[in-house]
Amino acid sequence: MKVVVLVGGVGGARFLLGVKAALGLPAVGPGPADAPHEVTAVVNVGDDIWLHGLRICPDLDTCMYTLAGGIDTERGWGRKDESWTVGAELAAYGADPDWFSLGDRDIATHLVRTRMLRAGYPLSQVTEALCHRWQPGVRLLPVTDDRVETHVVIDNPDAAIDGAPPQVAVHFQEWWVRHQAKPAAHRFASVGAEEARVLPEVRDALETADVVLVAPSNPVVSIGTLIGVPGMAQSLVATPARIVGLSPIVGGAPLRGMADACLTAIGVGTSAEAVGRHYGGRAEGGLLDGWLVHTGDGCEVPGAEVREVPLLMTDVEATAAMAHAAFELAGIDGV
Ligand code: FO1
Repeated sequence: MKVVVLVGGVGGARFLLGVKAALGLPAVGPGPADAPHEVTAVVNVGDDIWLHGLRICPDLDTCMYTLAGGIDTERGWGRKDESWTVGAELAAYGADPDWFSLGDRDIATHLVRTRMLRAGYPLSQVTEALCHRWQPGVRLLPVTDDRVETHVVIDNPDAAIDGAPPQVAVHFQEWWVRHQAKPAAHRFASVGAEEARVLPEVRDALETADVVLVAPSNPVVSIGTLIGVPGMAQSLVATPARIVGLSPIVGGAPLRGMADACLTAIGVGTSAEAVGRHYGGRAEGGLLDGWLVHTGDGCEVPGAEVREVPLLMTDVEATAAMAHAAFELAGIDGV
């Protein structure tokens, strides 16, 4: 069976562990060469950023490290057993930005990536090369090889300074990490999206998929950005596979992170129903054939079948049960 999963960072990576386990594959590390199932993750690149001359791809790295057992499981991002010497040296130089922490081990990944990008390799090939070391057991595809970055329009934190504009656009990471998503977001912009094209391998994977899952990732800055890449929405409309999404909102609150701040910015409520309706039922011209919500969050999404199951990713078994339920809702039995 060919499974395609649309993912962002931490939540998406953890969900992929469950998808692998539900398919009888080892959650961490590679599966056997003759495995009957193939998982392709289509990963958001909107959070990617240039810092200190290095290209950082948080969602790709979070998936790669998590699936290979190299992640710091407490933080959810970056390497386990990390040290911070380079960051401390950068801070001693007063090198900006001082609000984004890069660990020593993690920096090696960014150095290799940046060198390959500068040599002319596209991000998808760079990712494949990095995965050669890590063996995540899932094909990780950036949704595009082009540069697409999420920027956020916020009230200017320096508005008091004479002549300062009342609003500014900052990179998503500056809003998310530096400002902890506190200044209200007025809108999001996918910088570069107009000239970007969906990766041909993503298009092909969707053409031949047996099932497409939308991970319980941030519906705005992860899944929304990914679907906004030109060619992606058309590929999703055209896929012969059923598309099942899992709600990242449980009992009216995000499973993780600050998704509510993003939903509020685009005028969508923080509820499983509101997010389901925002994606829309496929029979009504939207994305979803099926929408899995947490037990007790039952709702109606016109054009999609809604089912209630426990949706807390407390461990790999619980997450695998979620993936099983998604396969069932997609009409795939016996996995
Ligand atoms: N998140 C933080 O809250 N603070 C950090 O300093 C930070 C550094 C960082 C470095 C590499 C990386 O891959 C991820 C990192 N993250 C950090 C996580 C990241 O900012 C976000 O959680 C995601 O982009 C949202 O999915």
